[in-house]
Amino acid sequence: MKNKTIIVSNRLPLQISVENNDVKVSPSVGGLATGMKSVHQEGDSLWIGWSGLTEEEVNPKIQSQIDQAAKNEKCLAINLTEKELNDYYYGFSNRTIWPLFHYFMEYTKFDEQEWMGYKKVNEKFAEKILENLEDGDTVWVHDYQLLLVPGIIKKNKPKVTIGFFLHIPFPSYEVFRTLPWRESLLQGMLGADLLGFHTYDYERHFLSSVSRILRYETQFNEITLKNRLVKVDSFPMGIDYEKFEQAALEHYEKTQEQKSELQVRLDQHLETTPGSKMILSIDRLDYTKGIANRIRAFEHFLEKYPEFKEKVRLIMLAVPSRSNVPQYQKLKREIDELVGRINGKFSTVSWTPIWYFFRSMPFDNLIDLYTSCDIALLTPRRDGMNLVAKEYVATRTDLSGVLILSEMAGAAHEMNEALIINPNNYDQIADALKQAYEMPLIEQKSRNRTIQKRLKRYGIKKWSSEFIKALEATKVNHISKKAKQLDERTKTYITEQLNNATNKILFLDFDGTLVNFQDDPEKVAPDQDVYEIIEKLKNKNCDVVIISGRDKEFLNTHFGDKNITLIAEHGLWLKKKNEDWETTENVKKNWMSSIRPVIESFVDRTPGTFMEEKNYSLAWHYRKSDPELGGQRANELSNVLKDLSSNHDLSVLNGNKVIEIKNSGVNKGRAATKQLTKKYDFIFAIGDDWTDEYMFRELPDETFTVKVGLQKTDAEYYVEDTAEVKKLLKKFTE
Ligand code: GDG
Repeated sequence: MKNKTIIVSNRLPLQISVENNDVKVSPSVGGLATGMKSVHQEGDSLWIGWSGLTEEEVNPKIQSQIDQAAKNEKCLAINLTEKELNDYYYGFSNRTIWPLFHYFMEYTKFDEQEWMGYKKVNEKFAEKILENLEDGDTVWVHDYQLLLVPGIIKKNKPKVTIGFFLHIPFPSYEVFRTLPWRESLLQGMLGADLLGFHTYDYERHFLSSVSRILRYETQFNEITLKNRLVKVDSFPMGIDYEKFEQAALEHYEKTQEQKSELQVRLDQHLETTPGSKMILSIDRLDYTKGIANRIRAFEHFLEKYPEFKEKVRLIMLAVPSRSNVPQYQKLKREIDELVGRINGKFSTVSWTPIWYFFRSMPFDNLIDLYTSCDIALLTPRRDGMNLVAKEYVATRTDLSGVLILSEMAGAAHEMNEALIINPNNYDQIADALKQAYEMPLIEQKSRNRTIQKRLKRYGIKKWSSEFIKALEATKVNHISKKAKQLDERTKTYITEQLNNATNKILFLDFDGTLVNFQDDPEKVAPDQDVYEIIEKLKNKNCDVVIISGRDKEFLNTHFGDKNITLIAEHGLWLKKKNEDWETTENVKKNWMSSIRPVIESFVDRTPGTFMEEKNYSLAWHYRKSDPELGGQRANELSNVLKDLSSNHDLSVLNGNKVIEIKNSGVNKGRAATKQLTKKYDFIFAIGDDWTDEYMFRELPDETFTVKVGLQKTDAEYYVEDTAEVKKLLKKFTE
């Protein structure tokens, strides 16, 4: 049986309505539906989403018609009760997440009951997915209404590959942190193997929230969870370019009789006021779209440049949306009043400055508007992407037209050639309108040519196929990891080898292996378990070596009386059983005086970090610093130190939240190998960080090497955490 893709979104890509107890179904034409067409219709797939109807509206006869119609389109409909819809959709999705993620904190409502409703409906979606999921299937979940779905699926089916795409912005940490349910939402999203955002900024904001709130390790665009990796990337959504281009070309071919009523009216307007230009504005009626500031900026333009009166007209299409949410009703009243006031203020007998439509229009009319307007004015206060901007440019087949676009739209990142404005700066918008009106055709063409090329190249199909490709790659990533997870069978096998051997030696790293990290490294100490394990290993005739980056004083305090071998500072110091400490290498330390001030300057500039001065190395610890700043500075310091170290035969080690600089030639690999003074027939090495890789690489091939954690490694096996390490070592002692 072939594996399938399950697409999940709040709404199905179908318009389902009931008239006289009969169900009418037509495919919807939205961007997402078009975008997913290649994945959905051409591939083996199933689309799960809300039908658009409430359970109260549906009787058994209607239900079976809906199910059948959905099935024909490879869809599966979920019905929601009125209460569910109110709490989940109009409530938590659109009164909490939507405003908060668009930085409208004053509109954001925190309501426990709505949160419960959101959770419940996310579970309902997940149940439907799980019922239809088979091994090997891939799940692609869309948008802010379903943030918890990936987590629920992953919990029930850990092996399934899950992608998630967020169509709206992800806000900065300072905004996101205000949410009472922030941990749950992040955990829900992290159920996915790949998380996609429109822009790098949203991706960055998300990573920052994950590392600050959940304190997970994030590296570039990868998040390390306990037992797996999550990839995060940006995939700027494109449009079905050919569809818009083709529609525009056909539009120009139309005879007078074939033209729509709207087009005839638009033509008449242009004929009666020669030299005038039309300015287009299209959005869902949503406070994020900045429609009110657009109108006010237009008013300011007419006041600042009165010579344009009767020369321009703002054609404004506002599509009704979420009218059950009070803020949208308020916005509707505000826009009505604004349009009325400005038309009242400026209209002449032959001219009304704003033509306002509050409804949705058929696709052909949309094309009429796109092709007839010389300027598009899109001023969202925040917008995940804004596809209208892209569609406008795609329909300008003769390359004329000027796009004025808010810098707060994701699309602005890819449309530099547009006139980019700050939607709150009316003066700048007025100037942009003047510039657009007066822009020479040759300049318009040159700008649009560049944008069109980009839009063509990265269209909607490319967007979905790139996402799917990256999602598939996450499967390979996991499989191609060199280290194998240590399973019970292998654990038993290694234990048997240990039991059968005569000469056995175990190299045990300390921090992150025998004990967990803590903010303050001085507070870390081995617990009773660790001591018991060591005693029992000794009783089984094992040579136990604690091999650590810590200084000899620290190891002495905790293990000095244990009659085992201790290796401190990555191999610089050695304490054999019952003997005193000795240095193993003849190393110089004259380099320290020049490197110390460099590290000190990083300590000064990075709160929460400190320098540890060891006998033959200097370490900069940043575990307690702000994770983002710490990571950034660590990169910087590591580069600076690498530059400086080349003259001194020093090496720079990037450890777990620590950067250490020390003499080359001193490393755990060399130190461990030196301990193999007799013919050992069982060698075991375990450790969690970069410095342990030297052991994994340099110890003899027959060594059992084990990495703690999921980072890339040369070890043969890995275990997840220190608890697993203890379990393994205890097994050795049985
Ligand atoms: C969300 C994010 C992100 C509009 N009016 C009519 C109509 N439309 C079509 C447009 C366009 C789509 O609706 C609107 O897409 P946008 O991207 O502009 O905005 P949102 O609806 O807010 O979408 C947004 C998007 O998701 C995708 O990820 O870009 O940032 O907020 O395709 O053409 N279509 C028809 N009649 C209309 O009256 N036929």
